[in-house]
Amino acid sequence: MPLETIQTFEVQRLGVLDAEGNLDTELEPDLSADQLRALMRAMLLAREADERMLKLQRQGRLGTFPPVLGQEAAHTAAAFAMAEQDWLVPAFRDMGALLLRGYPLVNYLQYYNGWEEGNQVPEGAKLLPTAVIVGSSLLHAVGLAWGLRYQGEPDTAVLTFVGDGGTSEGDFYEALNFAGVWQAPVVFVIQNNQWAISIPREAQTRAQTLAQKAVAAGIPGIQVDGNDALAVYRAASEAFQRARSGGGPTVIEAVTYRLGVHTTADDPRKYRTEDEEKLAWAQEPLLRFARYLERKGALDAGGLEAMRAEVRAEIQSAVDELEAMQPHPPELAFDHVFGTEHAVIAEQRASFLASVKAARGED
Ligand SMILES: Cc1ncc(C[n+]2csc(CCOP(=O)(O)OP(=O)(O)O)c2C)c(N)n1
Ligand SMILES: [Mg+2]
Repeated sequence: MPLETIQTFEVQRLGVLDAEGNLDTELEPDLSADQLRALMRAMLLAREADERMLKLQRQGRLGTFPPVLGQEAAHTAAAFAMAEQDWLVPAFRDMGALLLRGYPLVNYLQYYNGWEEGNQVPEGAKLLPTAVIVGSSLLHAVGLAWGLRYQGEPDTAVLTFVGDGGTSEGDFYEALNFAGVWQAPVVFVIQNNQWAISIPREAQTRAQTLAQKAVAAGIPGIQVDGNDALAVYRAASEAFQRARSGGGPTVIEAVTYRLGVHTTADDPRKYRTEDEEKLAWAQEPLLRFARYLERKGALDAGGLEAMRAEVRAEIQSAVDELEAMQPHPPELAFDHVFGTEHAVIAEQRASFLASVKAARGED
């Protein structure tokens, strides 16, 4: 018997505004000038905060952190498509989305200073704490999304992020499979920044796109230009609409580039060329969006500089707030493992305190 083709698939790529500033007016999202400026401000806040954090880290005033430089559109524009009732389940390279959804910058600074208090989510903010364990956010997001539906909240959806490297984790496949089976209202955004520390995208998988990984789970997947805020916003809006109307989950592969270091403990010159970085800078998302806003008459160069000054003042006040705070005693980490005192944890706390004393020569 001849072989029959029983299934074929295709992967579409969405772009609205390219690096040269060409706009596909048919696909341009319907956003007001105020909304466009708000999106620009949210991305600029992430860009400027990131830059300031890098300086603070180099001055020994902040701990190790993963910069978002170059990826501001890939996550911030996706979060911009959320409705008030939606939940965000972050990973670790989505600062723009976190700040947009009500996570205070000072908490972000505290967290990356190793202060556990920073992980506290403000009352009423619909977001989960940062998940550094690669891929774990996806499972939490699916559980949350399915739980919300189970509790009868049909209009609520969940946004979550993962990197290109994270798509090789078992958690990724389990999350997509479960979301597909249960038609959980989740929007999965893969921030494909081309690198998982020093492992390039090509060495991560033989699959030609990461969006096609959705196919096996029976859910829609699309690739977007992740440096094009309009394309990310458009794809995310459609995915949220689908999720809300009972159409289940969507995978969005946002193709972007990590322009900076993996974390402040990394040196990319060891594994990639300056030429590659230079090419990637020509694609970066903020300049492109600023040009679009200028052409549209929504924000001129003066307006952008005023916005930058405002954002910098906001960052300065968060830094001042951080530096006026006293760090918590390190043994606090043992206090919230369980709701009540636990013998094993008490023993660990005592042993930890003894080693701190010894290290300080207080024995
Ligand atoms: C389960 C797990 N394994 C390993 C690590 C260490 N680690 C942190 S980030 C990272 C690379 C992740 O790459 P990718 O998913 O592409 O995200 P990116 O860092 O590029 O944003 C690794 C291996 C981790 N945090 N969690
Ligand atoms: Mg990556």
